[in-house]
Amino acid sequence: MKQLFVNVTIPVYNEEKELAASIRKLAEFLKTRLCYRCEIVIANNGSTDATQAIAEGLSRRYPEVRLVSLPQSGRGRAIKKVWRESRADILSYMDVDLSTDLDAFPPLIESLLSGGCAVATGSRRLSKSRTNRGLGRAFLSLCYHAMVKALFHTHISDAQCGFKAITRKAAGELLPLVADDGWLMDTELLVIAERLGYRIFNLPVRWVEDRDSRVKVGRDAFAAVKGLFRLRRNLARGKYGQVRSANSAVPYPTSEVSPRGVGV
Ligand SMILES: Nc1nc2c(ncn2[C@@H]2O[C@H](COP(=O)(O)OP(=O)(O)O)[C@@H](O)[C@H]2O)c(=O)[nH]1
Ligand SMILES: [Mg+2]
Repeated sequence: MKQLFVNVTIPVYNEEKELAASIRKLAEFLKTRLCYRCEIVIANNGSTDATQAIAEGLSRRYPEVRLVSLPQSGRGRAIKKVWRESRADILSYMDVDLSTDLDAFPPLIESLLSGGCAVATGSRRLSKSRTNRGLGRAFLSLCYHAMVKALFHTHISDAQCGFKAITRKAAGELLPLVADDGWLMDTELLVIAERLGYRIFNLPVRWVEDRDSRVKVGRDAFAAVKGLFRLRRNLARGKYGQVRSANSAVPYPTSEVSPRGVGV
């Protein structure tokens, strides 16, 4: 029988300090805790520090690690490119700082295999989630999610957690619909998936904030608000249509599996 193949994409931008230690830790974790074949793909675009050279070294050292470099910037662009080109059955990504406790990774993948979900996301906002974060980011996150809820009436509990997985089939259907190439890609993917009836798994995670952040609050918040309104306009115009695949369409409304109390 063919062994399941799991992709873990790590988007990076100027991450020379954390990259090597994180990849070492992740590679060790996947080897000892997951019984599937795994690839780790470092997705670097536009880093101006030693990230590229470190990533090249890591890809030579670990057979399961490869590097994808893009000339244009954008976290969403990098993740989408790797997911589109990967041959894995399950595609996932996580932030290089490993803010989300890796113990959540096996259940994230399992939810797509035995749970019948098409998309899975870590959540810092469920009753079983445990987070350690500064007041400023916690407040911004609260405002962001209030806005997402108000605009889309969604059941997604935490659209922006950097810890997600998707089946290859769902990625093939959804990625062409996701326009954003930056930070909003996560929210856009989940909102469109939910609207089209895909089953989404919200997994409570333990999350420790890494203060070393690439987010520029003013610039990125403005782009996010603009993007959210674009997404709402597109939804109102029926731009995304109906999912044609019988497997992934409506049988399980997202609300049945989220937002509270589901998971491990
Ligand atoms: N490829 C790529 N990765 C990025 C870009 N911007 C941020 N990242 C990565 O996205 C992940 C999350 O960034 P981080 O600064 O930790 O965000 P925060 O946790 O929300 O403060 C990290 O792995 C970053 O290196 C980008 O433009 N391109
Ligand atoms: Mg971070």
